[in-house]
Amino acid sequence: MFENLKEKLGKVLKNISGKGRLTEKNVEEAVKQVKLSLLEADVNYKVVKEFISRVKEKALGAEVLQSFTPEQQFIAILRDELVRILGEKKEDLKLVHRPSYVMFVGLQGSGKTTTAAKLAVFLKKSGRRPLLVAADLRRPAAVEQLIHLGNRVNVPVVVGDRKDLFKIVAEAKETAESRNHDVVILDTAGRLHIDDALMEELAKLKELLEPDEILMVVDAMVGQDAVNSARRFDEILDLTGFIVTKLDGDARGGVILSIRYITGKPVKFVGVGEKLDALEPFYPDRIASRILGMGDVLSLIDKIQQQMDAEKMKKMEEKFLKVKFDLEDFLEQLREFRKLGSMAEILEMIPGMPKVDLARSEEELKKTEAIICSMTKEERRNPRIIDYSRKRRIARGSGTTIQDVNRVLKSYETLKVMMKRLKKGRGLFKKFGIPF
Ligand SMILES: Nc1nc2c(ncn2[C@@H]2O[C@H](COP(=O)(O)OP(=O)(O)OP(=O)(O)O)[C@@H](O)[C@H]2O)c(=O)[nH]1
Ligand SMILES: [Mg+2]
Repeated sequence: MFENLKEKLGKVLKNISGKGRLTEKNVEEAVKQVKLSLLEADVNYKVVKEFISRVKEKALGAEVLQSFTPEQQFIAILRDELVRILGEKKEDLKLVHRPSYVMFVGLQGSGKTTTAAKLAVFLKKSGRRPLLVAADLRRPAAVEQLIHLGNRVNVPVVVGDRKDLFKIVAEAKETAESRNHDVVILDTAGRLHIDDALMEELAKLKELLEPDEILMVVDAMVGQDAVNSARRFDEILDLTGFIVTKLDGDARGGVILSIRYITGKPVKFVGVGEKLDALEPFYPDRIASRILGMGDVLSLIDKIQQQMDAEKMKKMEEKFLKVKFDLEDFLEQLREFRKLGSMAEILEMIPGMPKVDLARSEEELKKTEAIICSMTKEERRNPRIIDYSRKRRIARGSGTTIQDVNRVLKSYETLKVMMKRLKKGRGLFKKFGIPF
């Protein structure tokens, strides 16, 4: 999914890395490349225009943060803007009534029937009792298709007399109520092009059912045209959202970047395969990171946010920002880190951070503690005075080796450097949502 776009953006980013900082010239060049990549991925030109102008403005206005490469800063900006366009957060189905009606609409072959069955599977997993309704009377085979899928996923299918929509709807309501189904999913007919007859039929169904959700199923492979038909469907039916299918193929994926911006309606699910469990809720932030290939940074944010409460963070921040950072502080930090879980791992995920060999296990921490405790107060305050003979004394006193003492001193130096970098990088951390 998005492989092309990802690859192209990767190249753009490579081009600005290695440059000292974001300047008007390299931003201009990078933005031009991003624009081309998006257009090639079939993103609607209006969306591209707005996206690009915001990225440019932000990139040029960005503070110079020496501890981060221009590439990292640019990624942060791209990500923010991608998320903004894709929708800030995941949008769930709003199934408020009981039974709740969900109507599937869309062009021919977009994946309505398959996705109706997929959604039934998804809802069953979350403890619902779905019912499928074959309201596609255009294609006789469509009814058979839904019956077949219903059998496979063990969800009953209402077919009525296969002729009269009113009768089918009446039977669906009756069945849902008598058999205690709480979600009723209607599969409707598709057309190659939008025509008045289809729209009238769908509008009538809407009136009869008062559905909680009217979901338009959009084929990601269709490209630009999908945006136009989405707009038409939305004008007439006031959609509640979209399901974009076939993202597993070599679709360029542009539709998913355009649709929300153009209609203002959210993408709620994506179809990622022919199998009936290949339906995923749509997470804008995850898609944005997938496109930019920066999963690590995101899981870092999640991890930090999960593990630290605000108060703890504030204390840490005060420590981090202290000008003086001696071995006593170091020991204290190590103890804190252990409490926080694998802080070293967390720090390693920060872009540009050097690898750190912090005390990873309890045993190592004990050793480190022993070493630091064998130092004199003066040595702890001013580690620079620790020469070879002092090291030998410390090793003997703590029952360790000179190598161990060296390792501790090296970790201390590394952490000290990191603290300085963190201090400088605070602005960007805020951008990433990391409360440093
Ligand atoms: N690879 C892939 N194929 C899909 C996906 N969703 C649907 N399909 C395939 O797309 C084809 C059309 O799907 P249908 O569910 O019949 O589409 P429809 O919108 O009901 O079509 P009509 O009823 O003719 O309007 C089928 O071969 C599906 O297996 C998906 O997410 N990924
Ligand atoms: Mg169908």
